[in-house]
Order: sequence, then C-alpha cells, then structure tokens
Amino acid sequence: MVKVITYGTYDLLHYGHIRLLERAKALGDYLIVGVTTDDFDKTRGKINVQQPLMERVESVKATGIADEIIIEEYEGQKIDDIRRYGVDIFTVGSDWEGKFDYLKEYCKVVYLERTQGISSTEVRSHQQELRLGLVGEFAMLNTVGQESSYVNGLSASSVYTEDSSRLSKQLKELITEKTYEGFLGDVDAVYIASRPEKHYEQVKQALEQGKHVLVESPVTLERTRCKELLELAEKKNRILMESIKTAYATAYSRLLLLIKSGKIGSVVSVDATCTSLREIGEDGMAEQSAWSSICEWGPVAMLPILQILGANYEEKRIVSHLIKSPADTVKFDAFTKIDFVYPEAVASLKVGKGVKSEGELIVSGTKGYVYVPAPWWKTDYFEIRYENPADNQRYFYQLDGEGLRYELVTFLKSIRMGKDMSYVDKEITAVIAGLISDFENGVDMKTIL
Ligand code: C2G
Repeated sequence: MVKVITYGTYDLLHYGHIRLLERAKALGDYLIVGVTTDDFDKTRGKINVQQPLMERVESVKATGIADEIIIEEYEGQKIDDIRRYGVDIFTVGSDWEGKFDYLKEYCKVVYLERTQGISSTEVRSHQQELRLGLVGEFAMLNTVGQESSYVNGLSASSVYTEDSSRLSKQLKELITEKTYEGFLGDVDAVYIASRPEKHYEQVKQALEQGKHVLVESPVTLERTRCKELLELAEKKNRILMESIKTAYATAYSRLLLLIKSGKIGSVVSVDATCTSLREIGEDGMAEQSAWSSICEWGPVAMLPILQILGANYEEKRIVSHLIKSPADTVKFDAFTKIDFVYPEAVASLKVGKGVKSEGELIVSGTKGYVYVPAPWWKTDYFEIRYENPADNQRYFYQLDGEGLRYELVTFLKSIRMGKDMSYVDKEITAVIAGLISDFENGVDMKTIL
C-alpha cells in the first residue's frame, strides 16, 4: 500500500483544495491529510483563518477523499508524521515548490500544479471589505492603521481627529473635513482612541448611526453610561468591543487557560504593575492631552485580576498620588495603587505615568505561581514556577502587533458572524468603567500629594 500525506489550512474549502486532494489520493492508495491548528497558522503568519479547526477538519472529511485526518500543530511535525505513519509520498501544491525538498530524505516529494484563480483569501475578499474609521488624537491610531493592513477584509478608510499632531503621514492623508456625523456616514465601523471623557458621546453617536465600535478602554468614565452603551449596542444589533490588546496576546490568553486548569492550584493573589514615565512636564504638571495613569494603564492592570478572580470583589482601597493637570478638569494621577479583597483571595495593581516600577505580573497559587516579566502586558513569554525549581516550566508564544492584530481579527469576525466574540466579557467592561468612575469620584480612595 502506497501511503500519501499532504497538509493544509483548508479554510473555506473550495475546488482548488478538492482538486489537490483528489490528485494527492491518485498518487497512492491511502491519503493522510494534516489540517493545521489556529495557533500553528498564527505562527506562520496566517491570522485571517475564518473557520475554527474542527470545522475545517469536518470540511475535509466531508469530501470523502481522505482516508485519515490528523492535526498539524508544530514546526517540524511533518518529519515526525512521515516516520510515524510510514509515508511513501509527501505532496503539496506547486505554490510551495522547493519549500519541502528537505523531506526528500524521508520520502518522495511531489508538487502538484496549484489551481489558478481560487484561494481562501479570494473567497474571503468576496465578502464586502469593511471600511474602518479611526477616531481620536493618539499614536495608538497609527498602530491600528498599520495592523489593519494584516487583516483581510478590513481597511482603515477615514480619520476623524481634532489634533493630528501625533498622527502618521499615512493617517493624515485620510483625515476627513466632514463633521463626525458625516464621517460616520462614510464608514462601516470605528476604532476610537480619543480622550476617555469623549468616548461616551462618540460611541453613542456611532451606535445610533448603525456603526460597529471598537473603543480603547475605558469605554466610559462611569458605569451607568457604560451599561447604557452596551444596551444600545444590543438594541441596534451592533458590536461594541472594548479594546485591551493584551487580552488578545497569545501568551496572555494561554496563561489564563493554564491557571484556570489548576496548574498553580487555587489562586490566592494577583499582582499587576504597569508604569511608563511620560507626559509629566518639568514643572511636575501633566501634559494638556495626557491620559491619566488610571485611564491609560488601569484597564490593562485590572484585566488579569478580573479575568482570574472575577468581578465580585468584596472591598477595595484606592491610593493615588495626584498631580495638577493644566486643564485641571481631568483628575490626573502620577501613580495609583488599588488593593482588592475577594472572598478567598487578594489582588493589587500599581499603575503610573509619573513613577517607574517593575512592570511584572505575578499570580500566586497554592501549588506554584505564574511569573510574567516586564512588560507583561505585551509579553511573548511566561514561567510557571514551583517549590522545586526543577519543575519550573517556560512558555513562549509568538506575538505580532502586541495583540492588536488579533484583536482586529476578532472584531471583524464578530461583525461578520453577528456575534460578540470579544475576549473581554461585558461584565468586566462594566466593572472597569465602575472602577474608573470610583477613581473619578474619590470612592474608597485616599490621595497622597
Ligand atoms: N491549493 C491548490 N490550489 C489552490 C489553493 C490551494 O492546489 N487554488 C493547495 C495548496 O497548495 C495546499 C492545499 O491546497 O497544498 C491547501 O491549501 P491551504 O489551505 O491554503 O493551505 P497551505 O497553507 O497552502 O497548506 O505546511 C504546508 C502548508 O500547510 C500547505
């Protein structure tokens, strides 16, 4: 029996794939098809895969051509498989010509003519390209503009800003002369990175004009308004997603899964620190347009606490080092510490733009602890450490675009599927807004000057 093996993503199965499978089968008597996992595809730059792994496996199975289907999940697995399954022939489309010659050491390698004129990207792009409007004044908009170019089916098409000084040349060319209402008329969805106190009105108007919204956290400066916007999005059947790119970083989302699977036992403490010395003038005043520490870093630092311990803490204590901001309307903190008490755990966060500290995340458990080195909020690496260092485990995951790229893919998928697939659940979004508003209103708060 001649065994043939081939591999692929097989996203949105089309006749190009089927022709490949038919000709692969014809090379021998038994065909094994390796379907790639989402993670493996991410590591090789394929982030726009629409279908989850099992759907893609089912599509290949439904063709009835494969005798066996396996999962391809790591670099170099092909060599393992060829030896493990006693494969005689490896085959793949001619778009890979030469790339798998190294397998000739293990089996025959055959490149089959690729079918012209069809590809998964092609199938995806038949879906209407989504016009993304960028709103605000902050450098994050430049990153979103760049990252959106990696996302099939999404393009940054227009910019609405009241101060373009921080924007890139590319974005400056997209600035609209229109009013915000007119700007909204030209887009299908918006990404908002404006001053937090503007979010409520900008999000509300976008939703009312039937636009999907991705807004930098905090969504609003108070909990009731946040809930109002979440309800409005529900009513309008539009996606309202809070942007905290850390939530979409593979390493971060994997460490959450390991913790939830009991890897470190019961979690007793979560401690997150995020600082960056900036936007505090020589005079010790905050720059005019600067975001306060709690608004810029608070949501990121709150995320692991709320995602690991939940939203129902029993009490909290906020201590803030406040400084004057020229506007004096915005309460500006150079440094804020928040301590939380839960029924069976404690947590703390430290954030600061006027203070420098070690930006690490430590999750302490009854069996061991997770250590994420600075800058933990955009990490590609973490360790799980135990009493016996010989048991320590290290994890590395590729991170492109600090998680923003995958956040945009999730935003687009949510819009396409008409279902909110955000990694940050709405209860946490409301609690974050609540904590920010407690800071703004001095609830449970002591200030040190
Ligand atoms: N294919 C083809 N004609 C097309 C599109 C795809 O012959 N118009 C072939 C590809 O060459 C590949 C298979 O169909 O052999 C699956 O294609 P994809 O799902 O795009 O996956 P790809 O990443 O190209 O798979 O490690 C090998 C890779 O996994 C190959």
